[in-house]
Amino acid sequence: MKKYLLVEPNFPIPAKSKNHHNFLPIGLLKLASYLRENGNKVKLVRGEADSYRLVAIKRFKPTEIWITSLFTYWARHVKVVVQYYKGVFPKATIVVGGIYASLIDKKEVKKYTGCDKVYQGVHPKAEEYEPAYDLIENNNPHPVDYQIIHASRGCKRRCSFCGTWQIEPAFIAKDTIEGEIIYRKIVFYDNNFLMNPNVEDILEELIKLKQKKEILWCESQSGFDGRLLINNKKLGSMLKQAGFRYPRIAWDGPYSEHQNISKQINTLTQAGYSAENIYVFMIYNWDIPCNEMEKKRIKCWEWRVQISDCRFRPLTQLFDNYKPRKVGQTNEDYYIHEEAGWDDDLVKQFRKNVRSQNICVRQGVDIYSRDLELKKVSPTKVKKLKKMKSRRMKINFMKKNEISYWIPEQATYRINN
Ligand code: B12
Ligand code: SF4
Repeated sequence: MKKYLLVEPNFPIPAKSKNHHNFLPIGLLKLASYLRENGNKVKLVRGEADSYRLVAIKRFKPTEIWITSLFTYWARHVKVVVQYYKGVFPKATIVVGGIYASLIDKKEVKKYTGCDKVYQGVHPKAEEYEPAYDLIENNNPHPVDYQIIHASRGCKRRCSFCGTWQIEPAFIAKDTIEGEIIYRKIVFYDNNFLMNPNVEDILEELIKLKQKKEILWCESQSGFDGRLLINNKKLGSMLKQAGFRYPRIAWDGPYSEHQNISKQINTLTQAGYSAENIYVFMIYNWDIPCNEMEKKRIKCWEWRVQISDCRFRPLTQLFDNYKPRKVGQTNEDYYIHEEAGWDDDLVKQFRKNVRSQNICVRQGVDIYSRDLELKKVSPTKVKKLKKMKSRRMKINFMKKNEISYWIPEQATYRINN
């Protein structure tokens, strides 16, 4: 029997998001089950231990320390825990795996973090086990009442900006997931859920469970490959019946693709999704210049769908000190795709435009005002504004009263909205 200390580095995740389904050390939980089932002892820790936990960890005396990693630009946090546990247990073997470890050259990871071994890619044996959810303490803002499932790994497409085909080079698809379901809320971490040749069988299973109220909702974290939704009414309707909420599709290509994107959205709205609950992933700070991104944003406004903006970072980027409110940041702070004309102002302005537009979509209004959002306007003026029917009247009133305003259908590059 060996003893394994499984470590999730202290990633910069706001405390309120810990254990939110976006941030659960799911890889470690699967590894924990695999190791336990094979007669080993495991202990999960998150970050460096405080003095109280350190006593317990020291008593545990691990033979190996397995550390996971996430985004490459969070490598620093991996290094910190490697160094920390190396200091506490100089004789234990320290292994680093996960996303950063898989995207960066092994030698570089070893040199930078100081670990003994690097593990790249998925761990096929661990993949056969249910994540050990019992290792997560439930006294937190997000009790684990949901589960993360992979119905497939890998993706057959090869988008240039995407790391999944390096992390998970083989496309492996399950034909059933029924036996894995233990909670009523299901989050899929598949890279391309719809590409699974057995997707209809899997959806059929979920539909039956939903009808029996054994599941409440499903979500696909990575979004759907919308190309597979075009003119596929059946698939759209199955997703809806299976309880998939907030469907996300991606529009990473040029503006000229808008007709195809519109068809994808139609499949979803015909299936019963309301436009404001549909999200379009859009990569920016990438090859498409800001003026074209603004055209894409405005198209989404016409469709009244929300945008999930994804700021591009190269797959080997090892730092990201982007600060949304700081002016004058440069490539020394975070990656700026200058080749396509992006600069710090444009990156931040585009992000702001998307945020303001999403608020308009969600609230069903056609003017965004930062002053109103920050409650800087007197209740009497707010009341007056609310009574006004036409947008022109509202704008005139806002101008006269020096209330900031922004309208979604206007491309905005340099004005602070
Ligand atoms: C889910 C997901 C998210 C979620 C949550 C991520 C999370 N878990 O915390 C959310 C929605 C928040 C997200 C956001 C983003 N994401 Co994301 N995301 C993913 C996705 C699909 C899965 C990541 C994941 O959590 N996997 C779970 C892992 C750790 O567990 P696992 O894989 O089951 O673990 C196995 C192995 O890795 C191994 N293993 C793991 N650890 C260890 C340790 C040891 C010792 C050993 C032996 C083995 C081992 O064994 C496990 C069992 O098989 C990946 C794509 C992918 N296929 O990996 C992209 C990915 C990580 N995201 C990516 C990106 C770019 C982003 C965004 C920046 C997008 C954007 N521009 O807005 C944002 C960043 C947000 C931020 N805060 O900075 C990139 C990262 C690129 C990079 N440079 O690092 C990826 C790789 C996708 C891509 N397009 O290339 N993302
Ligand atoms: S379709 Fe999605 S998961 Fe597949 S390679 Fe492209 S971006 Fe990555």
